[in-house]
Amino acid sequence: MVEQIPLRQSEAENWKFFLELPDVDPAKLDTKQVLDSQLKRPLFEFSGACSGCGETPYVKLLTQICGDRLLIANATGCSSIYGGNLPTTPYCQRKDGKGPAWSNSLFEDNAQFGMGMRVSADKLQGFAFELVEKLLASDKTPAETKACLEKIKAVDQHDEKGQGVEQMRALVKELKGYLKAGKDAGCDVCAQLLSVADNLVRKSVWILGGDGWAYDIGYGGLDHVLASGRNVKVLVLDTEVYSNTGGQASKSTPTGAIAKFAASGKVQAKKNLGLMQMQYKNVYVAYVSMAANPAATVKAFNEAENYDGPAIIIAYAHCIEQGLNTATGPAHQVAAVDSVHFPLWRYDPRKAAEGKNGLTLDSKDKSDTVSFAANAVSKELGENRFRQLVKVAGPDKAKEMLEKAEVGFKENYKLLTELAALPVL
Ligand SMILES: Cc1ncc(C[n+]2csc(CCOP(=O)(O)OP(=O)(O)O)c2C)c(N)n1
Ligand code: SF4
Repeated sequence: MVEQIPLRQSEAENWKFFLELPDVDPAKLDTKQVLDSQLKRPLFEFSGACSGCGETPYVKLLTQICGDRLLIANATGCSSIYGGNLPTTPYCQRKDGKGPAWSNSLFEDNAQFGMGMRVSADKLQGFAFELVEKLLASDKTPAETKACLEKIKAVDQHDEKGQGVEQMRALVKELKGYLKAGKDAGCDVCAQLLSVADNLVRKSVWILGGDGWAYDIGYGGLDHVLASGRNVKVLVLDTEVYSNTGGQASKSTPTGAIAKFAASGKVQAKKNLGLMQMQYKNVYVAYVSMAANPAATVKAFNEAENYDGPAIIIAYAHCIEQGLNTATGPAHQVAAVDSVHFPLWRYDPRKAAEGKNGLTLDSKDKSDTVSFAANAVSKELGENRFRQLVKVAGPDKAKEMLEKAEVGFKENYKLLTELAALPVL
């Protein structure tokens, strides 16, 4: 043991030094690459989640990819508690004071709440573009302002490299200078546009929540909002159980897992939320696991973000409520993916629109060597949610239920393989 005060003083110096490290220029980073994405300043830090929580890395990544343009509608659940443990918040600002906007509505209406954010952002952007047209049509608008406005109109903010948004930011900055001068010279439209010019930079609306929200209680709204075709993104933090309220079964809970309301082990299979949304054909869908395939995870977040339409990412998140030590969480994620309990795939409607197959598998079937049923109760990778089944139902019944779950997972992977092999999907 050492004296605390001297230790704190030296650590405070280290901390100060750390905070003074300059940010890497975002224009030099390609956030589609895992390493580059991690060099971007996260706008989510110091959350009150359990240490080693499997949900928070996805939220952090989201802020690195979308930055300050992010509007979050958060369903009630762990992510709303560690995301909004007011009066503090883990969401933070860039050096220029800009950061994500976050709010939490009800458990049962969060998708609709996010849709409202989208409608408002679109209305503001639409109004700003109306004013752009007005200024372009006026003889009094100076030529240099008009040139800037024309460039603004030409920017593609959904370009594959994600540079369009950065171009728009620079142009809006330039435009504001002209608008200030116009306002001072008595131009009312300039003054109006100045007040809404930041809305020309596209906003990204992400609707966040757990599986209890997405698969069960908020499902009607989630389905309705995704089916609307509007540009909203959904991130499901899939712990396969209602984590924040102490572990009730959801429709994501797999067969054989013990949870509240499934005290003898869940009988039904895990709901296939992704395939249900994929059938709309215009919804981008991805199943990701940060530990099992970080490259595909970063790719999916970028693809969803750049897609000018609805998207849903279902992210496997290990959790203490599964009955595991979170220090080994990444190994549990890898096992879930390899055993095809949670296969990774992406469906991109842009490919389908080109007459190709939009479905890509990002994980292999390794279930011959990595058995879900065996792992579930093993010493190394067992989880209490499955181990308890042996005690409650007895070894024979437990084996039967876990093997039934495994057969279901393999059938799902086979179906995905067959779908991915079709010429068009
Ligand atoms: C209509 C309604 N029912 C129940 C609750 C209580 N409740 C709050 S969070 C939560 C569980 C959330 O589980 P999930 O969506 O899986 O998120 P997680 O905590 O796992 O991240 C429940 C049941 C509520 N807030 N509103
Ligand atoms: S209960 Fe689970 S999801 Fe919630 S903060 Fe803890 S580890 Fe994360």
